[in-house]
Amino acid sequence: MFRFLTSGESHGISLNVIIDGVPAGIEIDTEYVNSWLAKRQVGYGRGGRMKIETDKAIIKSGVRHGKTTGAPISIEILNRDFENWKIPMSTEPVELTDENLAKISEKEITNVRPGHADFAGAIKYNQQDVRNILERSSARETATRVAVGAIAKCILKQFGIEGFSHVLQIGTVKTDKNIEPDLKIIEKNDLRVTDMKAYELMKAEIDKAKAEGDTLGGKVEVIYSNLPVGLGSHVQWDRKLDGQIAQAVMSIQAVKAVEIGMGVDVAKNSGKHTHDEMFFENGKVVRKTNNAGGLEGGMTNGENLIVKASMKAIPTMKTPLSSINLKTKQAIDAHFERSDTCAVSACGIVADSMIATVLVNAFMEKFGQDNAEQIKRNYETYKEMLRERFE
Ligand code: EPS
Repeated sequence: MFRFLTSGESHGISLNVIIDGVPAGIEIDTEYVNSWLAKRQVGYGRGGRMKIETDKAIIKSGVRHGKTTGAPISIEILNRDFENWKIPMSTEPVELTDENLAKISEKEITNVRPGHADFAGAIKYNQQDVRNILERSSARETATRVAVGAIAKCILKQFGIEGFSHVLQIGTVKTDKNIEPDLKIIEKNDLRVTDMKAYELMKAEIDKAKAEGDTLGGKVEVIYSNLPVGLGSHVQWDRKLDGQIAQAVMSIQAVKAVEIGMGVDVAKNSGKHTHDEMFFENGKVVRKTNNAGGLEGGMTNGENLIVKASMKAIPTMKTPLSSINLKTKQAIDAHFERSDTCAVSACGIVADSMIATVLVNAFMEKFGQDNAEQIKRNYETYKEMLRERFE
């Protein structure tokens, strides 16, 4: 099973992730991993932290001379900002000099931000200093998920499966849905859109939110192509690929809705405007629509996988909301720390990464996971069976 565990705090010494279940014989290019970490850092409206960090993957195991061995891959991403947090975020007890005490109390937080993990986390883990919660709940953690996603993409690429994300909406500005996503344009701008008229309006809305000390969310879309029919299964709730994808994407910081294909519009459309009719053409099953978003019955159906995610506006706001101080039990203005005005394009990169990990796991569940050569043979045999069945 392809799985991972992350660790690390936003201002601790580093972020870490261990990835287990990686097949042997996969080429891993560290610069490719770093290129995805860099994509996560891009975004008009990102905060000051992005000027401090240049996230780089340090691959510490499971890879030898650029190829996986089948052993767990561990990756570390250093937090350059830790230089400024050595006392407040020290893992070892620190000498309680006046200077150190001042540094620690300066970073202590007892106000909670509506919309973040602060309140529930401080109660659940019985923490007086809310920093002990927000350091882990921070979206900084998503850097490790993108590193995992890049490793997953290295595996999927071997089988011709690739995906990308783009932004559909920021605040009230939506891209024109009649404009097909064009990766060459998406990769060239810092909001990951194809519709450059919407791009300008989105930037203006981000500038306005920033000026008002507010923040913005939005909606992203992830598209994966060249997937075989039959990943996932209809036989158990937890083997349905739509459920697995929904959980993976919903688990991303600030995501509040996930849609597959037509998504929420299925509620209003009747059957004949929803289901994708099927035809035989040259020995292949073809469809003229893809409202199912590539999944039927919890399994891939051979069409592009289409996943959309809606991200809430970031809870750390310069114009704070009313909230409470857990220590004084007084009404206060919510805590503010340096943050982003808008991180929607980054959310797309993270969603893409999480979907890649789910797809790798489903692909290996069907075709094996020990080594690339064996998986390739199993996949070719499957494709031969499909040809025999339909040609
Ligand atoms: C982020 C790192 C964080 C935040 C932001 C995203 O760094 P810092 O707290 O030092 O500024 O900027 O986190 C959030 C928006 C959040 O709500 O947690 C990152 O690396 O993506």
